Amino acid sequence: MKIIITSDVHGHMDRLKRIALLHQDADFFLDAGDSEGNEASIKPFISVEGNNDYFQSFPKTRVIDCGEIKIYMTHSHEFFSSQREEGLVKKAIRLGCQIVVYGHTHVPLVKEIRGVTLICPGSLYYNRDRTPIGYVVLNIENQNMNIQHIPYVKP
Ligand SMILES: [Mn+2]
Repeated sequence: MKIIITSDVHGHMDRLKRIALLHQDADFFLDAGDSEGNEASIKPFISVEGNNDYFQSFPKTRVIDCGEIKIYMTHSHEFFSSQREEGLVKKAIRLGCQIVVYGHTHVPLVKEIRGVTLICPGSLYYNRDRTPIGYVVLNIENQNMNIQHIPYVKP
């Protein structure tokens, strides 16, 4: 199973489209909010509501069922930054999810805490830690995860 993960696109739909074209073999395209688009303009991605998504009706959270693994998706802006990781892990455990996909921080992060893998792809607009913008390719096979952060190279 191949899953493409983006976040905080902030209107750069052309970047989402290019990534989707590069990975047409993916099973899921997940965006963690603040695309500032709508269901139609971000296709084939599906998203959750970010704090800048004023003009659409994305759900606040989603649970994606990938067979043996479940993914909890949220923008995560309701958390104070000092409590974000712990709050997301608690929520994931409560929902029976092994992976959390989140955004809002504009800082890429992959981290495992108590059996829950947190994945933030950073932003496709700008990263606050000044690392190159990019997205994540997550491959899941027999409960083994491979997570790669791919820099987005502007055409
Ligand atoms: Mn945000």
